[in-house]
Amino acid sequence: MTYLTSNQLKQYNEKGYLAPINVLSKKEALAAREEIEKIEKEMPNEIDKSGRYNVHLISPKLDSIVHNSKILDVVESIIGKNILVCSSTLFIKDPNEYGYVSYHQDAKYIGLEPHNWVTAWVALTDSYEKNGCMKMWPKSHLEIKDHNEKFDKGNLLTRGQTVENVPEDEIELVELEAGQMSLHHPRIVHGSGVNKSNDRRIGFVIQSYIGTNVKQILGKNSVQLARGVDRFNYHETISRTKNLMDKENIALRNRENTYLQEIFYKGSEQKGSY
Ligand SMILES: O=C(O)CCC(=O)C(=O)O
Repeated sequence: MTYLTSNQLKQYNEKGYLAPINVLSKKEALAAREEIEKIEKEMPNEIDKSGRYNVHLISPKLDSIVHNSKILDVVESIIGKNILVCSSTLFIKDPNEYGYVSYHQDAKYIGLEPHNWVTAWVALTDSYEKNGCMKMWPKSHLEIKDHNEKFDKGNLLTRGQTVENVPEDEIELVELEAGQMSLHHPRIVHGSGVNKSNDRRIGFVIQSYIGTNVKQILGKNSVQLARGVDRFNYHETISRTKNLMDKENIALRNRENTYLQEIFYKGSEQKGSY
């Protein structure tokens, strides 16, 4: 068991994020990337742009990351020992593709209440300034801020949700090597720039690990029990995948993705990539 130290926890609570944390070997990160690329090749329409949710439901390698005990130990330090997995998103930026993520707070539109949850961003490739790594506004997690919907083709967010006037001089880059992860608070303001490198930037984002006391107030989400017991039973439980691109799991994933789209687009006419 490798829980967070009190210093790491202090940093998470004060700044609203923590990084880097070593969780996978480079070989494991590469194997996950290769499995994603196999799925992309065999099911090209399923996991492009708008379809990059919940790939862990059809990929045993991503499933094993979601249920990785190193990640869960760290998550337990933040949200307690009863942990559910809500959903996941692959944030892939292809080289020289115009794709960025505007500054936003996840808690503003994800519908998970109370905020006893944390997002794990696992780097499956190196992630650094030139290829559009995550950028955090430390201490911005103390309050929910106003967002404008600035829909833009290059914005990877569904509705172009944007917090304006972010002080760039306070922004911290989250540079990670493949196999490392960052953790971020539901309310931290974060975003990322364009990939100007010659390789893909792949972040596998468990979005999110939630305490069993957390409800989905904008729609529904099914969950997997990752650790502990669920005495609240607020959500339908779904099983883990054993086989790559299993037919039943493809259908399950499609259903879950429909639920997510309903949550993300609630109250909006706009439809973006993610
Ligand atoms: O991967 C990115 O660049 C952005 C990811 C993000 O917004 C998130 O994980 O909440």
